[in-house]
Amino acid sequence: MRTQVCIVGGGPSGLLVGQLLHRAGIDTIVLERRSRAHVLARIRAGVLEDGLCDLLRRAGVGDRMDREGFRHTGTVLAAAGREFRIDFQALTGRSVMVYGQTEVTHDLYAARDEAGGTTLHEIDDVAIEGVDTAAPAVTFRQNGAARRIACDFVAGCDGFHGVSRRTIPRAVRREYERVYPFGWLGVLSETPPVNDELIYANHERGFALCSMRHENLSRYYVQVPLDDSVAGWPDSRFWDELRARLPARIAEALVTGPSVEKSIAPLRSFIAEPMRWGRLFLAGDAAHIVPPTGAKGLNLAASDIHYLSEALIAHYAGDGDGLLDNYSDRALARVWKASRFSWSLTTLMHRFPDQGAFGQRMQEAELNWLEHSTAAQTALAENYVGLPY
Ligand code: RFL
Ligand code: PHB
Repeated sequence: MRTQVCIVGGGPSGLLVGQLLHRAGIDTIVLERRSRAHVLARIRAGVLEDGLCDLLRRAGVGDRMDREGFRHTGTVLAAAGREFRIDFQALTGRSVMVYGQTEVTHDLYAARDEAGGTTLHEIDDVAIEGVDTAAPAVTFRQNGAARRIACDFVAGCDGFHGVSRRTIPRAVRREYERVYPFGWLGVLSETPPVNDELIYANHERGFALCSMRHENLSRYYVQVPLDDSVAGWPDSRFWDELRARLPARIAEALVTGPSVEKSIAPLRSFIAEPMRWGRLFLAGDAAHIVPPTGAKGLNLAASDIHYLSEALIAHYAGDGDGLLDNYSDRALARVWKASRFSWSLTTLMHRFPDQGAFGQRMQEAELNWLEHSTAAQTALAENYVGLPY
């Protein structure tokens, strides 16, 4: 088999670059280790920056998001029984869209089907070869049979555990990492959201987040120790813990119900450099991970895909390889800034086992500053709605 761009990974990064390239007349094959049903069952991001919304529209998959998504013009921060609002619209003139990653992925698969794009699911033993030559290829097994795709470029969109990043030789790759000493226990429930905007709560029992997908689907998270398991968190314990971490007014308004999904995700900051090696280009979680506190993971995948699709389209249009050569630097400049924001909001809002009385007072001082300073609120809002591409 042969294609122009072989895309490893059929998550949002891989599907989005595939769709943008398809619209520019560039042929792609997407290789995905899991079944489509498995990919679509993952509950992940919920907050989309304008940059990602625009990219989805440009890819021809923005209609349902524009119809069914919810515009949020601000968010609520709570701490020590108090709450205050960060008004994104007033502070930056911008807002965010609440529309689940599951829906984005669904829309991208539907568009790929309609375009007749090739997507191979449930493939194994993916290996990327020859990306430091003019003739790269991706080899893999499908139903036990060895297969090979020759291509011009490889887009490594296979997430944190994929093979793409590890294809870059150890001597070339630099990795930066912080593993946080806690995880997030997330629950999805078919109940009305407790508030019409997200609530990020700093509490002595640990961080809590109230989010949502739509009028009757809520997404809540609580900070938990890394060694906790879902089995130790029956619904009743989860709801009690969430209530205990929220200001009284909000806790009283909380509508609870059976969970329809429950999972624990560890929190990590990770960045690999460079994001390009020869004809291999990393994008999304394959190159970087942020803790979910700033809602930046999927949005960073989107800015990578913007830079990468633009560069590949310029190459095939005969406009030179300047953008391909700059891809890693352009993408990383934004990745580092969003990673800084995610780290900083995580540090502000969570209880760290070793933070001590001084660390505690630092959080209180910063929250107090945020509550009363327009400059501080503007800085948070500018990052939350997303830095420009
Ligand atoms: P994905 O989604 O991990 O997709 C990678 C795909 O590659 C496949 N794969 C392989 N395929 C072929 N060969 C191999 N060897 C392969 N190895 C892996 C995998 O099966 C998978 O389908 O990465 P991608 O596309 O870069 O997308 C990144 C986003 O999924 C991620 O950044 C976000 O979900 C992060 N995130 C959030 N981001 C936001 O922007 N806003 C949010 O509100 C937000 N909330 C979250 C989040 C992530 C969370 N978890 C569980 C990690 C909330 C949570 C709880
Ligand atoms: C979510 O709705 O899943 C969500 C929202 C905001 C975050 C993280 C996750 O910061």
